Amino acid sequence: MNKADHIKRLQEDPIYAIMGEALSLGRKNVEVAKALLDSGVKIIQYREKHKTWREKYAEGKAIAALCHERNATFIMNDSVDLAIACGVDGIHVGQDDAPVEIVRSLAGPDVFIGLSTNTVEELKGAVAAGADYVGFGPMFPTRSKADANEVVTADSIDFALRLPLPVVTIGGIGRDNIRDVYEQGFRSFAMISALVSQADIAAAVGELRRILAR
Ligand code: 3NM
Repeated sequence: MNKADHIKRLQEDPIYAIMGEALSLGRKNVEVAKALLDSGVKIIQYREKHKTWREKYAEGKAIAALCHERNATFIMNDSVDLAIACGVDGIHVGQDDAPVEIVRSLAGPDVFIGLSTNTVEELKGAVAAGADYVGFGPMFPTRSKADANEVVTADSIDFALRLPLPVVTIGGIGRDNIRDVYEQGFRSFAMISALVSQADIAAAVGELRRILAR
């Protein structure tokens, strides 16, 4: 798949899984990645804040290979060097990470880039910087991110719904509220705890897909 196909997938497949071992009920990241792929998840982001570069490289490389065997999209959070070394399809950066233009110059034209946003200003900045998609949130309070922003405002939601880029909502989304975010008009949902913190990942994915298809 090329970059355009991956970006198209972000608009067509609502489930974007983010991995984090601390939230994975004692399971290793590689095991969780397999469970996600076995459950039909096609978009996986690797996000680890507290492992060494070498640990992240070993896991990232293994998960990239698994994703590519299954024709899934693999995204690395934050670290451009790790992302390039692991052979990712996409890189996701935050407002305090390397700017999109720099990530692009380092990673080359074939890797898509996502930027985390919370406010109207950040949404405008993402378009101006040439991001390929935005992460937008938190939609709800979340315990999965230590330094999470305030939940998004009604103004930023209105602006996000009119953005000329794919918008991946994030933050506190799960079976009890994913339908509400869908009804607001969003079509893509990034989740950590609603996926990797579930004992039965396949059941969780199935239920989320059913709720969205209602
Ligand atoms: N980024 P959960 S919220 C990684 O608002 C992350 O940018 C956020 O985890 C943002 O699905 C978040 O368990 C945590 O709430 C998402």
